[in-house]
Amino acid sequence: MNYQKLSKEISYALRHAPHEYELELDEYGWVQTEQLLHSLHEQPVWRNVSEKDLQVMISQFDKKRFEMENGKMRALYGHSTAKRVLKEESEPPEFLYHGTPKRFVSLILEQGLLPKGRQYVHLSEEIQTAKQVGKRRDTHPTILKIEAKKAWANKVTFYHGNEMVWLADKIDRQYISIL
Ligand code: HQG
Repeated sequence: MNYQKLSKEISYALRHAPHEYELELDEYGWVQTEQLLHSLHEQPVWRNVSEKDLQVMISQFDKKRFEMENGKMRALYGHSTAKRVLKEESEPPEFLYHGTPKRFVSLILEQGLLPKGRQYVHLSEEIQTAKQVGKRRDTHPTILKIEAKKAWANKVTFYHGNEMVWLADKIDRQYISIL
């Protein structure tokens, strides 16, 4: 089983295109695991995927992208569906980080961090993670440091993604500096 390929397919289904898979996310992004499996089984490549495979896939990667609970499964972050997936509000640590290609930096320092194609801005708890995020689009990304606690004290809402990923609606430029 190619778990990386499976993870990409399920990321696409649960973050971006549930309707293509005849799935409907509930307000917190959950779908019935059975329904997800049923939909995957329609594709020859995933004909034999089992619930156990989904569990193995989730635990295989350092990044916790999904969770499974009570017969349901959801993506923890990354959504771009029209209907906003609700996330749990949470008090952030003092600082969070965001890795971005150099070419976006001047605009970000002007406009702040915006969700762009996703429902939330994605922030990293560790510099190393932010670097990895930025490296998807630039071999030498810029790491931005966010004064998260200060923003939170000023009523900016933060949400918990997973142990490493935080979400926010928008981060104004006053809280952003280049690391
Ligand atoms: C940029 C992956 C111009 C922002 C990753 C980013 C992450 C602006 C891009 C997760 C801007 C959006 C999310 C502004 C933000 N002007 N550019 N005002 N504000 N941007 O992919 O954070 O591996 O939607 O800097 O690792 O890169 O798939 O967000 O470069 O955890 O699990 O707009 O997705 O996770 O890009 O990545 P994205 P992201 P997975």
